[in-house]
This record gives sequence, C-alpha cells and structure tokens, in this order.
Amino acid sequence: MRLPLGLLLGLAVTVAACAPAAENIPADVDVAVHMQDYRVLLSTATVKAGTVRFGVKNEGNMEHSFELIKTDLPFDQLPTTGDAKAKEDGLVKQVKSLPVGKVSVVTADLAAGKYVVLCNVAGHYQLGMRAALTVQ
Ligand SMILES: [Cu+2]
Repeated sequence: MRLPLGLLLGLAVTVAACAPAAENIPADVDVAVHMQDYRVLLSTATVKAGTVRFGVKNEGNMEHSFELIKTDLPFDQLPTTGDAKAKEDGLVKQVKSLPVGKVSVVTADLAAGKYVVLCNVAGHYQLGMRAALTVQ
C-alpha cells in the first residue's frame, strides 16, 4: 500500500511530538539503573568499592526519583514515613526528579557494604521500586 508522502511526514511529526526525547545510558557506567513503573532493574547486583558511576534512566511513564541508601536492612524492608516514602536514613546520593525518558549519571564514592537503590516518589518504594546492591 502506498501512502502519500505528506501523510507519512505528518505521522512522523506527530510521533516525534508525543514521545519525549529518549536518552541512552552511557555504555561506560558501572551500574545501569532502569527505573520502570514499578520496579528497579540493575545491570549488576555487585560492584567494587571506590568510585561508582550510576547511569539512571526513567523508562516508565511517570516521574521517578533515584536514591541510594546504605543500610543493613533487607532492601524491601526499609521503614516508611507518614507520607508513604521510605525513610532516608543512610542516604548517600539522590536525584529528586527524573523526567520520563531522561538519564542522570550519578557518581558516588562507596565503601563496602549493603545498599538499596530505590525510587522515593510517594508510594513507589512500597509498589516495588527498590533493588539491592552490594559493594565489596
Ligand atoms: Cu518511582
């Protein structure tokens, strides 16, 4: 089937206008963090202590955030606050707002231990936006 060129261009413009400009996680980060509705996927669960670069992408359809918390608690059992957020005891790094489709690169100097990567938009931690990271 042949479509008029004008119609095809119109469709292309419409798609481009609706989809936010997608960004890619740089290939050289130590941990790729995929923020989705409602889960957090890490490219690795273990990294070496020292300088660690995180490439965090919001792959969901709503605003998310990035938090890195150092804690010995199980990653899915952080206490929560009255406003439905995880308590931020042990907070190491934070990106308060990650727009849809955007990437933030976060660098942290990390000591060995147990960490949790999470989204702390109200309710999202409880909905499953959390992942364990071990630094050794
Ligand atoms: Cu979220």
